[in-house]
Amino acid sequence: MYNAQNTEKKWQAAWEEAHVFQFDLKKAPDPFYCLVMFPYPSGAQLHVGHWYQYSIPDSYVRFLRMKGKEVFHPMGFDAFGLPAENFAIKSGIPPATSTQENVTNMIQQFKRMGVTFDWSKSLNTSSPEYYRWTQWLFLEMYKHGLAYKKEAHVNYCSSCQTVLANEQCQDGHCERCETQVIQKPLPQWFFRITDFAGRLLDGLEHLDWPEKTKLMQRNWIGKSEGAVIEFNIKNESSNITVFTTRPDTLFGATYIVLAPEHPMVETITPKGHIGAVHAYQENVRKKTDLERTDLNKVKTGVWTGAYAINPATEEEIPVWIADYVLSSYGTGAVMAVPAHDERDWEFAKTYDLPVKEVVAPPPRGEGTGEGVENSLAAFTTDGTCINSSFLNGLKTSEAKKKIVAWLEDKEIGRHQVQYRLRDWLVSRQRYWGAPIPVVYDPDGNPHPIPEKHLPWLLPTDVEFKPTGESPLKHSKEFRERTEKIFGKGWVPEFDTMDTFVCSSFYYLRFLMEGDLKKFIDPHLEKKWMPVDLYIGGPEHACMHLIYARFIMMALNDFGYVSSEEPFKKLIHQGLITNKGAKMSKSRGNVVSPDTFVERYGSDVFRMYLMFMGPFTDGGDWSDTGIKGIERFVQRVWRLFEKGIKKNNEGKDIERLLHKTVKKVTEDIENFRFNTAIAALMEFLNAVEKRGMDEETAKIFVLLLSPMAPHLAEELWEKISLPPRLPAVALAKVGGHLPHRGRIKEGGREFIVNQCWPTFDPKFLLSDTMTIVVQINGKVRANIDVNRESTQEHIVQLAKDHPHVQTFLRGKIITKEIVVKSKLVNFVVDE
Ligand code: ANZ
Repeated sequence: MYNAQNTEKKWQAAWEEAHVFQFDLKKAPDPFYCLVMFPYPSGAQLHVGHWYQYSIPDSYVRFLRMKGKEVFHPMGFDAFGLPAENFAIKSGIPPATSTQENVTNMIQQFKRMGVTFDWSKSLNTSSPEYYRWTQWLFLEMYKHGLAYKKEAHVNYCSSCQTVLANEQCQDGHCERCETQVIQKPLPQWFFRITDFAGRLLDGLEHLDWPEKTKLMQRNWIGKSEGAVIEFNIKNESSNITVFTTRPDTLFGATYIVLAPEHPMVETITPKGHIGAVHAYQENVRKKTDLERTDLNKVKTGVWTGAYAINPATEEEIPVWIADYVLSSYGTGAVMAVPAHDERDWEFAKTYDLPVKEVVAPPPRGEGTGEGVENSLAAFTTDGTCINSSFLNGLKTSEAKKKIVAWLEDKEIGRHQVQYRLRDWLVSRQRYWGAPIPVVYDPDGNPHPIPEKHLPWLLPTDVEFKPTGESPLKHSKEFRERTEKIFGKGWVPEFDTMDTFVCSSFYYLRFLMEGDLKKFIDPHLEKKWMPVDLYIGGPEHACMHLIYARFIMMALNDFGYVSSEEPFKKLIHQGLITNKGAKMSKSRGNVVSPDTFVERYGSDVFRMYLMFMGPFTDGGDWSDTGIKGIERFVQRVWRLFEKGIKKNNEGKDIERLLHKTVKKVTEDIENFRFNTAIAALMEFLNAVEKRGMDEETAKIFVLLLSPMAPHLAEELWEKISLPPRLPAVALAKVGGHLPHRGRIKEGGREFIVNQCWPTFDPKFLLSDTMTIVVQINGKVRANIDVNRESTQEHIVQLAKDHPHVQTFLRGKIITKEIVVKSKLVNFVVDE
C-alpha cells in the first residue's frame, strides 16, 4: 500500500534541503518566466480554487524544467487591502501581525502542495522593502506628470462618517448601518492612464491572450469616434461644448442636456430656476453612475431656464440638466437628438420636448414610412440625411465628414476620438496600504517626498475603529515625523494607495530578489521580461490586467524596461463548482482540500483536480471521483512493488509507450492534463499484467512525474537505487539523457532534474505498409505487407497477387524495379 503522507513529507524535505528549485537568475541559459497571479494572504486554509490555480501550473512548470527550460516560477503575497483592515476592526489585531501570520501559514500549506516555488525569491507587498517601490513608482509617475490631484466622488456614509469601498455598498446602502450612501466630492490622487488609451488598445493586437479578455479590455477602454461642437448660450458670451458620435444629426438637436455637476450649470441658470436645479442636484448625489445610466429607468431632469443656439439651424434650444448625462464622460454635455437617440427620445417624450427627424432609413420599396415623430422609437442606425440643409441626401458616413469640415471651417467644432476609460483613482481613505509619498506645506501645496526618505513608513499608532476620517490622521508619530523632516506646519498625505498599484509591477520586483537599491536591473529585465506565461482568473480581465499593462508602458517610456507589455501569453483557469454551483461560504458548499489531502495525499488531490477537465474549463467536484485517482496511484505502486522485469514482452508495448510519450507531451503543452492522465491509465492497463522492463518503467515514471511529483520521486528512487541504470538505457527512446548535473545527492538524482523523454515517430507507424504493384509502369494492384518484410518476400507477394498473375501469364519479366516501402514495377516484353 502506498503511503502518501510519509512519502510526500520525505520528498518535500529532500527538495528543500537540496535547494532543488533555487537557481541563479543571471545564469539561466534558456529562460522561461511562468507567473501565476499571487494570492491575498487570507487567514483561512488554501481552498480548492487555490489548489486548482497553483498546483496545475506547477505541473506545467515541472514539465518545462524537464524539457530543459530554466523556469522562473515565483510566488508572493498581495498583502495590503481591506480584509486585513476589517479583521483588525473586529479583532483589534494589527493588520501587520495578522498578515504576517497568514503568510507564514500559507507558505506551509503551499509546501504541502509540493510546489516548485523558490521561497527565497518571494515578496510581500505590505513589507516596507516592497512598498518603498510602490512609493517610488508614485514619485516617478508624479515626476512625469502622470500623477495628479483632483476632486472626485467617493461613496460616503454620513452615519458612520466614513468613505466606503464599492464592495461595502450594498444596493446603495452602507453594509454596516444600512444608511443610504451618498456621493461626496473629495480631492484625490489619479494616475493619467487615459494618456495611454490608444496604446493600450493597439497593443492588444499582438498579445497571445484569450480573445474574450481582449474584447473586454477593448470595451473597457471604449473608443468612440465623433466630434466636439460648441453651442453658444443665448444672451451670454460663454458656450457649451458637447461630444457626439453623430455630428450628422446636428440639425435635429432640439435641446441640450448637461450633467447635473457640470460647472456651467451655476452660471447659466437664471435666478428663478436655481431652487429647482439645486434640489435636483442634491437628489442625484445619492446615485451611482451605474444607476444613472441604467437604460430601463425613467429619465428625469429639470430645465435650467437657459437657452443655447443650435449652430446649424440657429434656433434657440432649451438647456436641461439630467442624470443620464455623466460628468465623467466626454464633455459632460450632450446635444439631444430625440429622433435618433433612445435616451433623448425617452426624455423628450417625458418632458414633451420637440422631436425633429433628420435621418431617413434606407428606402424600402414603395411608399414612405411613418414619420419618426409619430413612431414609437428613435431611429438610431445609419441612413440618409433629411431636413438638414446642405447635408440632405448624404449617407450618414459622408454627412459626418461634411459637417465636421463645416464645423472646423467655422471654428466651432472638430473631429474627436473619445475613450470611455477614466483616469485611475489611486487614493484610498484606508489604513492598510502604502502611504502616498506626498507632504503638504503650511499653505496646503503638495510636495513629493524625496526618494531618500523612502520607505515612507506606514505608522502603527492608529485607531482601526472607524472614526469618520482616514485612519492615518490619528497617528501622532506620522504628523511628528513629517514636521521633524519638513518643518513646522507641514502635514503628510493621509491617504494610502489602491492595492492595484502594488500588483501593477510585482512581476518586475520578483526578478530583484528584494534588492533595496535598484528598482530593476536592466540585464535581468531583458533576459526575463515579458512574462512568457501569465496565469490567473478571468475576473482580472480589466482592472489588474490593464493597470499592469499601463505601468509597464509608463516604465518603458521612463526608460526602466525594454518592452511595453508585461505578459506575452495569458491563460485563465476555469472554475471548480460543487454540483454545478459556485463554491461560496454563504452557500455552505465549499470543499476543503485538507481532509482529502490528509486522506489521499497531495498528488492524488492534484491529479483529481487535473482529471476534471482541461485547465481552462474547470470542472465539477465530486467526493467519489477522487477515489478513481487513488486507485490508479495504488495500482501503479503495486506494479512497481512487483518488481521490474528484464525484458518487455512484445513490440506492442514499445509502440504504446512511444504513443503515450507523444500524447502526454502534447496534452501537457496544451494544459490538457486530464487526457494526459487518461493516457497513462491506458498504458497502465496494458502493462499491468505483464509487468515492465527497466526502460519502460523509467519512462512511465518520468511521464507521471509532473502530475504526481512525490509518488514519481519515490518510484524513481526505487528503480534507480542500486544498481543504477546506465543513462543510455533511456536514450533508446530518443531522450537525451538525463542530468542537469547540478543537483546530486549521494550519487542519485532527483527525478525533477531529469530530462523529459522523447518519442521516435517510427514507432507510431502501423505494422503494415501498402506497396503499389505496376507492370510496365501501369498500376495493377496494391498489396499490404509487413513493414519488416524483406525485399525478396515483397517481390514474391507481388508476383503471387491473382490480378498481377493474369497480366504476367505467358510473359517474361526482364527487370524488377523496387522502390523501398513504395512500389514494385515488373518490366515485361510485350
Ligand atoms: C448626439 C447624438 C445623436 C448621439 C444620435 C447619439 C445618437 P458613445 O458611443 O458611448 O461614445 N453622450 C455624450 N457624452 C455623454 C455623457 N457624458 N453622458 C451620457 N451620454 C453622453 O456615445 C456617445 C454618445 O452618447 C454621444 O453622441 C452623446 O449622444 C452621448 F442620433 O450626441 B450623441
